[in-house]
Amino acid sequence: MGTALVYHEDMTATRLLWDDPECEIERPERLTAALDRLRQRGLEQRCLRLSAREASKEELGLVHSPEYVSLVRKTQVLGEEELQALSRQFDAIYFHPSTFHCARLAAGAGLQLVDAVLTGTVQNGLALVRPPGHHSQRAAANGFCVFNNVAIAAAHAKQKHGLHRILIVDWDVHHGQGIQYLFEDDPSVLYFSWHRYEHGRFWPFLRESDADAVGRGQGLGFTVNLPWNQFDPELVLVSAGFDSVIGDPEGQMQATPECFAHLTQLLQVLAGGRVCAMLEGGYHLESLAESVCMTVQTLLGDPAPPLSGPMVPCQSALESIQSARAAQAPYWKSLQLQDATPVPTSPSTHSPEGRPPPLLPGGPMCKAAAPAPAPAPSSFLDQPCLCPAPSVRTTVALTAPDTTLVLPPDVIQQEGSALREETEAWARPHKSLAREEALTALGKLLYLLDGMLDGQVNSGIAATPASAAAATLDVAIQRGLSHGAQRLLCVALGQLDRPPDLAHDGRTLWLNIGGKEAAALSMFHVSTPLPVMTGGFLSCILGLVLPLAYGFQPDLVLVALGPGHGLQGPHAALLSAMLRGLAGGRVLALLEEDSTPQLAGILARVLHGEAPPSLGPSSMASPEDVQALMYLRGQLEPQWKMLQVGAFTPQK
Ligand code: Q9C
Ligand code: ZN
Repeated sequence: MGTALVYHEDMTATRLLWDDPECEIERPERLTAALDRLRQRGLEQRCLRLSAREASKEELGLVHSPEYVSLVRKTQVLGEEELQALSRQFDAIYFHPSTFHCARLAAGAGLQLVDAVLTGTVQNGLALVRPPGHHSQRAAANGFCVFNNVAIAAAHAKQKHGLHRILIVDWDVHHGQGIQYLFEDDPSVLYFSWHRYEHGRFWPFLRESDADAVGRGQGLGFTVNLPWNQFDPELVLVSAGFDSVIGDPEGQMQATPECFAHLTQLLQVLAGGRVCAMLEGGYHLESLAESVCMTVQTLLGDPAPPLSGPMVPCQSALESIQSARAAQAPYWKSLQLQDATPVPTSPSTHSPEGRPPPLLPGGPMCKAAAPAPAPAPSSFLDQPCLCPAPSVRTTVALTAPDTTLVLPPDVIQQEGSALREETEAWARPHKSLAREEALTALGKLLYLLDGMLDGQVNSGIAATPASAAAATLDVAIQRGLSHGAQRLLCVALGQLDRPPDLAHDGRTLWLNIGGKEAAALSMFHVSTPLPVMTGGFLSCILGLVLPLAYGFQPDLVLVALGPGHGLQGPHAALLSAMLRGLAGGRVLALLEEDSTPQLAGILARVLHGEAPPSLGPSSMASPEDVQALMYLRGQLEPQWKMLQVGAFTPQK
């Protein structure tokens, strides 16, 4: 449905007229550098360009006092001395004769973006604006911010579009205290901010930026740090500051631009993909431009480049997450349940006596795991087969091209098949692949897989007769490993056993969702029952599948919907959408041949970058689901450090 880019060149007019080392970083080149890079990359051309309009007095009045708006209006006619004097009345602020015009354009740009998304003109978008907004308050400018662009957009979405649940995610390095103050007693706006804090020693030095600020009155629990699984927003607004990125003089942190692709992609599974991002901070021009490109290309549906790095969360981050979870637990059932459930040594319902074996150091399981390549920093660009970007983003390789499939125009329905002799050679060891239908399907799958391994195709779906699903998956794994994949993640839904001959060399991570019991047979062989309720399914993805997958850093993902997988379209879509964050989106989904065209269609669209449908407000995970999850997390946490992020871990 498209991505909007809202901009107006007048917003480059405001600038610092005097000497002030604190404010000089907020300069016009921030916008031009970002825009130039978007053009260079061909990203601007793929967006719907909207020219920003000025927000009206009434619109500004949604969050600001009339007195403050007229104060800012009057700065248009002030001389330099007076501007400087007024600026000194606020913290980290400069006014310029064009400030009022620019700030009205910045707020107006946010309104246009929200209108375009909520009327269905586009799916999502970015407003490139100056001045930023998230620090500004009802009657105060603060931290380079004059009008609170995101807050005005949220108030407008409520008032003009009748929305009841809006999520604001603030990924700027600073706490957007302005947004927090404006909505702290409003349960219809959930404000989530992560920010550098340093126990209160980082600007804006506020006690209320800490995790124990959780909102007040009706808004208790709707401020700060929350998981998304119960709120089910209708719209996601992003206070998109890029001052946590490498090189930023203000944030002095180390986020890579790729991080913003992943943050964006994670948010796109909410609110049916209705994501409106608005620029806040970001002062290193090169890093800012790169990060803006990452955000826009992800909004456009391009797969996120893999994250590099050790994938081991640091202790101080874990402590911060834990205090936020603890502070929020009184208000969110999903947090209560997990945080109150002690890690069982043996789950009461999912494991018979004596099973599974503990993962003892030096035991057979760990020996198997030992030669694993340490989840090594792997960069997208290091892998020649992934570069340049595949010419085909998504291919559908069903046995009989289906005319009832609803697909985006550039999704290809594959005609080709692998050579007959080659297909037969791969099929020979498997009885279930002897039948003609199974062979035909395998030929199509191998052809698709080769296209992906050669780097011509990014993602795809293939089908197989149910009776041949396990063998087909086995062949796909072997083929992937022998033809270039270094680390292969296989997520098998339903009754699919791990292929018996699969080497225990750490190159394959096998995750079965739909097993009879929760079992970690080794760190690379995990099985969990299918959580039946929505809440359990989400917890399983967020609390188990993604931490393992991000920790493993695969360069190929297979997701197989096998016999009895029990997933409905929206669930399968959500899982696929989230797995798309791995391996640069190199995901192959294997379906059963008699799956509905609706299921094939929804998966193809999601792998292609469309937002999955919203699951709706999620029910709670059942106690059994929570037990199974906690049990596996407890077993696997020593090996997979990313698991420490998702939920409680008693800190020793
Ligand atoms: N030495 C935004 O990122 N500077 N505003 C504090 C203390 C103020 C940041 C420096 C930073 C304001 C939108
Ligand atoms: Zn900032």
